[in-house]
Amino acid sequence: MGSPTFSPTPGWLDHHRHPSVPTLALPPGTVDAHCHVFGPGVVFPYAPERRYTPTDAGRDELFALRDHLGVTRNVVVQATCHGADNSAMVDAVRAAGTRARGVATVRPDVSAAELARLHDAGVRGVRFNFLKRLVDAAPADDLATIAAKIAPLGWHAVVYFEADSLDELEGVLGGLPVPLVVDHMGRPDVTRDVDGDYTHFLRFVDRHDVWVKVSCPERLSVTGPPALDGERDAYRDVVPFARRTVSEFGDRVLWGTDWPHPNLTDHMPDDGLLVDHIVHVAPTEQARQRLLVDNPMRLYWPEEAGS
Ligand code: 0GY
Repeated sequence: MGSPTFSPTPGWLDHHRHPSVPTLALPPGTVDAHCHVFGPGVVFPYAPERRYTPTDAGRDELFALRDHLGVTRNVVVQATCHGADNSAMVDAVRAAGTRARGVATVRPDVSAAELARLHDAGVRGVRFNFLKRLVDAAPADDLATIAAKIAPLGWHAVVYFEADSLDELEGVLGGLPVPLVVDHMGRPDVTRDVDGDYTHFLRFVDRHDVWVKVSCPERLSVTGPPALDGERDAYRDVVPFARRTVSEFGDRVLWGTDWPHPNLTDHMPDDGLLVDHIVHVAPTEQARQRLLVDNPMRLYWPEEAGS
C-alpha cells in the first residue's frame, strides 16, 4: 500500500513562509509554550476523525522558525488533526533534544507504560480540547480519569475552551489533582470591556491557581493586523486582556506563537510581529523574563529552573 496523501481543507490558510525579523530581542532562554507540528502527512498521517486537514508543517520548519525568532525552546502541543496519535509531536520533541517538551492527547484507557514512554520522550502534560468545531465529544468525563493517571508523573492538564463554557466546566476543572493551564486566555470576547465578563475568568484563575497562555492575539482580535505594510503595532484590542492577565498573574502566565496557526480564516499572522506584540502585553523586562523564561521553565523544565 502506498503512503497516504492529504489535501488541505478548502480555503486553508498556509502559515507565513517569510516572517519578519522581530524588533524585540527576546530574553535568552525564551520558550514558545504553544506551537504545533502538522505531519508531514506522508510520514505521520492525519487522524481519520480530524475536523480539518492542514498544510504540512513539520518539525524542521518549526525549528527554523524558533531560530529565526530568537526563541530557545518549544512546547509542542498535540493538535486535533492528529487525534490521539502523538507520533508527529513526539518525533519533534525527541529531535529537539533538551530544547522541547510536549503536551499529548491520550484516551482514558492509556496504559502506565505508554505514559512512561511519553514522559521519557519529553511529554509533561495532556491536552483537553472542548471546542465543538474541533472534536466530536467533549472530554469532560475523561478528564478526571486521565488526570488521576498523570498526577503521579507531575504532569499538568492543558485545556482549550471558549469563554461561554467556563461556568459549565468549572465544576470539573476546579477539582483536578493536577495543575491547570488554559489556552489563549479562555478565548474572551475582546469587543467587551476588560472589566466585564473577563473578570469572571480572572477570578477562576485566581481560585484554582490556573496558568494562562496569553497567546493568540491574531485569533481573538477583531481589529486585526496592521493596516499598513511595515507597521509593527497589531491586535490592539487584545492588549488590555493580555496585559491585565500578565499584571495580575505574572508568575503563572505563558506565551506561545500558536504556529502554524490552524483554522484562521481572515489572515495569517507574521510570526515576527507576534513577537513584537509581546512588549504591549508585558511592558517591562522583568515581566517578559517571567512570561517568556522563568514561568515556562518552572512548568516544563523544573529540574533546570532551580526552584
Ligand atoms: C490552537 C487553536 C486551534 C486548533 C487546535 O488542536 C487544534 O486543532 O488547537 C483552533 O482551531 O482554534 O491552539 O492551535
